[in-house]
Amino acid sequence: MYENEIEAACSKATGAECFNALLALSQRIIDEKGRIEGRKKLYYVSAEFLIGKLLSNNLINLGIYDQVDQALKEHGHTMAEIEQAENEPSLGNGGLGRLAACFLDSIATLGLCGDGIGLNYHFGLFRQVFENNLQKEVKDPWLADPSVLKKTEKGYDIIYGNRLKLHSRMYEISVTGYNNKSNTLKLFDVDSVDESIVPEDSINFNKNDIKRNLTLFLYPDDSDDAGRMLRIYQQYFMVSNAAQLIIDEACAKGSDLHDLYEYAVVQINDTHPTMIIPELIRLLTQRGINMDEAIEIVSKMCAYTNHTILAEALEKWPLWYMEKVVPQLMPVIRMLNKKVADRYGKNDDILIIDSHDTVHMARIDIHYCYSVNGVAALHTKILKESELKIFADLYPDKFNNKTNGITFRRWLYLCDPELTRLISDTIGDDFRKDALRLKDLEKFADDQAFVQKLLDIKQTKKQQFALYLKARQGEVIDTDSIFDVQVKRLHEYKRQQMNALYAVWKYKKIKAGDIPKKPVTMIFGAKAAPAYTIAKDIIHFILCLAQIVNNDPDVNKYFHIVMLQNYNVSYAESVIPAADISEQISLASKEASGTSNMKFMLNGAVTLGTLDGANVEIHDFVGDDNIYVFGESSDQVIEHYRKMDYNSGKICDEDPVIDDLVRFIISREMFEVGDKKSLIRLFNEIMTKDWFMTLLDFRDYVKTKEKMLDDYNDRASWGRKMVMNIANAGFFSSDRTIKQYDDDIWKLS
Ligand code: 26Q
Repeated sequence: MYENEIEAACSKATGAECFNALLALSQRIIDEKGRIEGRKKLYYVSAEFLIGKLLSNNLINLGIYDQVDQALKEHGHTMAEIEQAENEPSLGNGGLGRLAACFLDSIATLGLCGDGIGLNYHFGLFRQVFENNLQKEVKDPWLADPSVLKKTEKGYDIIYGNRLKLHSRMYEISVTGYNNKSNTLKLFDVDSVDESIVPEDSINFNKNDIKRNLTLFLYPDDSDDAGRMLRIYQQYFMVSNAAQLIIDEACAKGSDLHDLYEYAVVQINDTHPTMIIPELIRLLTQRGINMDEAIEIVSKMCAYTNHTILAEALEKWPLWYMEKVVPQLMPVIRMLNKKVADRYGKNDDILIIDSHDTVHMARIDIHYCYSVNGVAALHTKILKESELKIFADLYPDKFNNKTNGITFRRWLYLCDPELTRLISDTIGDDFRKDALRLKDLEKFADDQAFVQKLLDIKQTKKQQFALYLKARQGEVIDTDSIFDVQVKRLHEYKRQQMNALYAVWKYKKIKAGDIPKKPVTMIFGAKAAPAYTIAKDIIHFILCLAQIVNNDPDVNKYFHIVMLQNYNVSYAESVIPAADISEQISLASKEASGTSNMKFMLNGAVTLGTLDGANVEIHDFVGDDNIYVFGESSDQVIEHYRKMDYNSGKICDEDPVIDDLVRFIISREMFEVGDKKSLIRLFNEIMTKDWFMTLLDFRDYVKTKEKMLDDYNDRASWGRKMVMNIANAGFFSSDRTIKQYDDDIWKLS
């Protein structure tokens, strides 16, 4: 099928021309296959959709990737060259946004009728550049022509306080399922947004000029009132568009609105879209439904996913912000609060609007959604037993777990076609329909020929990554070294600083003459939120350390540190298949799930991790021999917080080795390459506060990592571990996750 068109598209002179032609062709094929229809539709509302580049993924899902790859080669092009012509949409930040993208892929693949609803941020999150070993944020103008976005004529009036009225415009991105029809990602925007108000090489702009700034950035700086209010403007814009669209589409299908919940289910991705609850209620009352019934209807159609247990990430807004930005929602929110108060009394731990006039967004979700889910077994258990216990006791039936997953189309077939082919050649193609069939690979764990092929593929992926790294940031690495990788958002709880302190330890060891059997390349990738000072200090620490280590002739033959600049989906697709060690070292109880842990495992990396988030389930699947677990348990950590008995200074007093490593942060060597103020700030933080207990597990971490590096040298045994990881990754397919969402929550099929 489509041979002539593919041939024509691939025979263009330049890569960019081929890209344009292939994009147009793939969009035509998607349109010809048609949309997934259904009486009831899922609306996955999310502030982030970290979708990654689309062309290759679409070619895979349309089943024409190999054909296109071949035709390109015949015309002297490569897929990599074509991909270069596509900008990566910068519509997300990390796990939550990437999860939404994996979910859209699985929803369409399973043939479920479900659209994504979000915003079209012109400059996305930001593009990270390193200057003087510091993170600098610049705008990321990813929107290009031709674009994957289709402009539509659809839009809605969005009304705010102070007589501000905007008219939205909807853009669409097709989401094609694997061998299936498509759904749509609908991204809203306003024509009046003015990109020119952001200077070159910056992310600054006038935060009060809502008409011009509304959809410029994801998570604009919220360190002042105007920034925080801008977030509410954005969120309301997203949900009011979603709510109007939902009502429109349901009415078109014959709903009389009293039965709206039979036409629509809304999955609220963290608290960012929470205002959709009062907005839907408001719109229903406007259309003649009384408030009590409207509340009931909306409660039957909204479900909430919680992605974090960090109290500081749970959104709370001062009441006056909301009065100012979205006054029309306030009567509804007050009514929702009154019903809670009438039912449970005026308890500040339960109320939506507490006695300090703070509005707790998650509580709107918990009281008025019919489902509240966590994203991994341990996370849901902690929600139910501690963080949200009070609510789980009120609504035991609402709480449920949906362990996260990843789409194997992008995170195996696309990023590692060599491994995919080996799997197909070994156990057949059944795993493409039923990921659990990967289990059949276990039979080959001790098959020398198979294991050797697997090791060879890993080596190929390391070489490919090295080339990609060289092209992207000019850095050269030793492909005969062990690749030890930690790539994720920068956050203290994820403990990149612990990994960096290990690097100091290793550096000092090598300096002292303790040469590793096999060279090690430590690879970091992380963006820090622009206003998160300590996170930026940690990046600075890593970059300074990299400069010292990589320039030290005594050391750099054995040890190298790389910090990926502007880590994004494309970097992930390149580095994950190349990884030997997957660092999943969050302080136990703090990482809700993690999803890169699943991607690494699927690509044959071995996890070095704490028993946190989905690592617990990975451990259950692969068994003790195929994962390296260290550190205190989540129960122990929770106990430290309760007793407030963790004291990092004391650990340093009692352990001269750790003390020496922490002091390296403020050593002469570091001051020579770094910013004194930032380094001292980080040192003081770790010495005197260390809220996320960096030093707690340090000894065990070093010991376990050293054992792992040693074990790597027994290639047969390491290869066995790789097989066991791949073979047991099936559970972590997002197709499984989505089937569970549908069976238990959405009930679309
Ligand atoms: C909140 C308030 C103000 C400004 C920003 C925010 C904010 C922004 C982004 C809060 C949270 C996020 C993103 C959270 C996130 O990505 N969570 C991750 O979700 C993944 C998918 O479920 C999990 O695997 C990760 O464990 C979790 O950290």
